[in-house]
Amino acid sequence: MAAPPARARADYDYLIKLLLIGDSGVGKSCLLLRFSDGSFTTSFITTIGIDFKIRTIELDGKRIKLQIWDTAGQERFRTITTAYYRGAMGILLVYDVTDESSFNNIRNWIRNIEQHASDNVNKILVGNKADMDESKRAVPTSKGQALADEYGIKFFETSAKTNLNVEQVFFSIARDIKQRLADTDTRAEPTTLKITPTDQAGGGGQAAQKSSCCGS
Ligand SMILES: Nc1nc2c(ncn2[C@@H]2O[C@H](COP(=O)(O)OP(=O)(O)OP(=O)(O)O)[C@@H](O)[C@H]2O)c(=O)[nH]1
Ligand SMILES: [Mg+2]
Repeated sequence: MAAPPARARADYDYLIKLLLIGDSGVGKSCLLLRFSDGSFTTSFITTIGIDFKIRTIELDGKRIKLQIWDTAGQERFRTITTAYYRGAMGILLVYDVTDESSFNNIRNWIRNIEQHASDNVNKILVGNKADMDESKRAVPTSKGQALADEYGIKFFETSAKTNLNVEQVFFSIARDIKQRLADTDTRAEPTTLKITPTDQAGGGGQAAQKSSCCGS
């Protein structure tokens, strides 16, 4: 008889949840569409609430399933969108290099992260629309880099239109998160195994109760 299909086996080694945030119109949805579908459109369809896409990538022989949440930049959706911060393992902070206020608002977006996201969430700064003519540019690359340095995070200038650095941004944050998860796994192991008799007697956990109830 043929073996049953291995449906129970996960089709990935790591599931990484990412979140895109930034002002309305900076190009969050276009970056995501470029990364997930390889497409781009010039028409602006503002995101209503929240949306997500999936793409599985391979890193160092591991399958990484990226679940990428795309938030609405518009203020009126803020209550809905901030509810999704908590589950994020990585956050892409996006501004538009031709729109200075979207860059100045990055500090406010970071404050939102500090309020609503997990403390150890990975962050990356993204200056999008780098394909636009230099005469339109409002934020020099050096300013973006300086802000990223101030927060100790990585920085890329991208273009969803020409596909400049789009793969690099997602792969970079995915690699950092995978590393963080792998480090946590390795550190967690010895602690799990290290239940000494002293711990059992003194602790308040299940193991301690069991040992006192069923001991000699
Ligand atoms: N030239 C250029 N235009 C872009 C780029 N990315 C996005 N756009 C344009 O910018 C507009 C807004 O893009 P969206 O991706 O919808 O913006 P958003 O950040 O998702 O906006 P909200 O959903 O309202 O928060 C669209 O007209 C896009 O075509 C880019 O890299 N280069
Ligand atoms: Mg959008």
